[in-house]
Amino acid sequence: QIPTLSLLYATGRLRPVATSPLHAPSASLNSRIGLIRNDITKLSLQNGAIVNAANRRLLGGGGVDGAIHRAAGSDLVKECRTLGGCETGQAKITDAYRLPCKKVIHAVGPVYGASGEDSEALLTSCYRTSLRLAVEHNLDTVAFSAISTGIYGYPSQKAARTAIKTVREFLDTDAGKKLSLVVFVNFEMKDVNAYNEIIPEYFPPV
Ligand code: AR6
Repeated sequence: QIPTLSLLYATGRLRPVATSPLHAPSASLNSRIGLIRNDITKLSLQNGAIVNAANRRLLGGGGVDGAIHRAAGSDLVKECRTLGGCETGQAKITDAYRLPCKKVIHAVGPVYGASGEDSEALLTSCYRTSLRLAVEHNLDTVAFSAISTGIYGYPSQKAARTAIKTVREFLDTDAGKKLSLVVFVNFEMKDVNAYNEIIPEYFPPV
């Protein structure tokens, strides 16, 4: 388990990598993001959603999608069957059933480098759509899996930058002010390393 970002800042273990931050340091913003290494299905979020890295059919699969469907139970796929799939770059929301969170947001990330697609724009859209959905459903917490960085082959560094930048921009908007916490949930060390390196550029220590 990785300490929360604010703890890393407080202990001086996390330092900004950019000498001139892209964004002004903000204690209130930094307290609203976190980074943990955990199985996303274990996160207990009373009024929050976990974000699944799904595919366009929305009927389950491998990776984090498989883990979420197993932990939620078969009622989740029953609800998913009513949704009619989901376009790449978009997201849909369901109940969480046996999971210890309130909702599941199923985001469909791009297959990295798929011909004719702008992977970065589609990944940005996944994060933005998921954040909007959470606010529309009056949720206060969103926990993201590292969408597209597994089976879909998106390089960790590039995906982490897109995720962090999009979250920072959203937290700065009026809608974003309604979220009290956005957590990046990593499973593998390659993603943890990428997030630890890039987060201070967008959320510089105060
Ligand atoms: N908790 C948190 N993160 C996890 C977990 C977990 N239990 N399991 C894996 N990860 P992937 P994609 C991380 O492959 O690349 C599925 O078959 C993993 O380390 O799950 O978007 C879908 O149905 C990686 O960083 O999703 C689609 O067909 C991240 O989750 C396709 O895979 C995403 O890896 C989607 O591929």
